[in-house]
Amino acid sequence: MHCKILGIPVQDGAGRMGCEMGPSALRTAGLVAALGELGHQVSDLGTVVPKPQNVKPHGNPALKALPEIVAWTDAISEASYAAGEDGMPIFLGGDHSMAAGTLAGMARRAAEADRPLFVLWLDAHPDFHTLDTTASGNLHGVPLAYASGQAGFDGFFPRLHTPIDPTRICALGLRSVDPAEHTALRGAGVTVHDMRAIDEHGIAPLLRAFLERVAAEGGRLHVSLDVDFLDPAIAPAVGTTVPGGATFREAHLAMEMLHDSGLVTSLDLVELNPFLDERGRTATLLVDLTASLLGRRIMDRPTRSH
Ligand code: DIR
Ligand code: MN
Ligand code: MN
Ligand code: MN
Repeated sequence: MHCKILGIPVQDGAGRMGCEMGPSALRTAGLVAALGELGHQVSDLGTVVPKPQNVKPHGNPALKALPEIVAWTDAISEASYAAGEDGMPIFLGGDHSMAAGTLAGMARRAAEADRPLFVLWLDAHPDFHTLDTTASGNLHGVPLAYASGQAGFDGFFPRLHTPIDPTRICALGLRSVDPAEHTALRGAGVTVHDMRAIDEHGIAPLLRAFLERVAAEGGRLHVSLDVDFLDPAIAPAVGTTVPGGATFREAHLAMEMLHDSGLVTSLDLVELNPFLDERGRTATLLVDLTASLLGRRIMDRPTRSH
């Protein structure tokens, strides 16, 4: 595999500063070496720089940093589309607003290859607000709604080449969903497995069913991994911790299953705030999870059921 690392140090979409240090912390934690040890070729494509835009005022007074995030989204869309020409792009965030751009770029690539794009959204939150419904105004709460073509972004965010079909999105690990997001997720037909579903069924059958759908439809799969998908006890370096998240083994099992599926074509690592970390442990965990997704395993072959 040819892994292509792209730094996206956006932090204006989160409620607190620090995510701009995320790409540096992931590089410092040894991401490139970890992927190299697995036999992958690794290219570091450097860092995305936003291009300032003129953005008209929006009616929602809560919105924060709209012109900045629009500028980032445009630059990230172009850079991720370019990175997606071949190999496997790994996007190092940066707050989750960056997924507005990475999803847009990956969806455009998939459409050109005549393949459907599926999205696995690993997060405590669905990030399914529109510019009109967000109450916090933090734009890391909107990227999934934007990229799946929900109304209310026209005239503000860049026009999408190809909106993602919301029925091809699976959100796993949710445990903080605002009422407007709940209604919109149901209306759009997004598959949601909240933490209760993981508790009741286990993460493996839920993920396996989704992966079987992606394979059956010949899809590409983009994985967006928000640090707060993980339990705060193992991943403290995020501004929006929510108790009751995925455990160490649940997260690694998901990554191992994703690897064995052979379906993943791109990855976001988002919301790492190194200012809140404890001696780099969250950055190190993200590197280890990425290694599991790219083939690191406990024993020398996939676990068999018999
Ligand atoms: C909340 C929290 N739904 C909001 N969102 C996110 O501010 O809109 N936290 N994405 O990480
Ligand atoms: Mn453009
Ligand atoms: Mn998120
Ligand atoms: Mn989140």
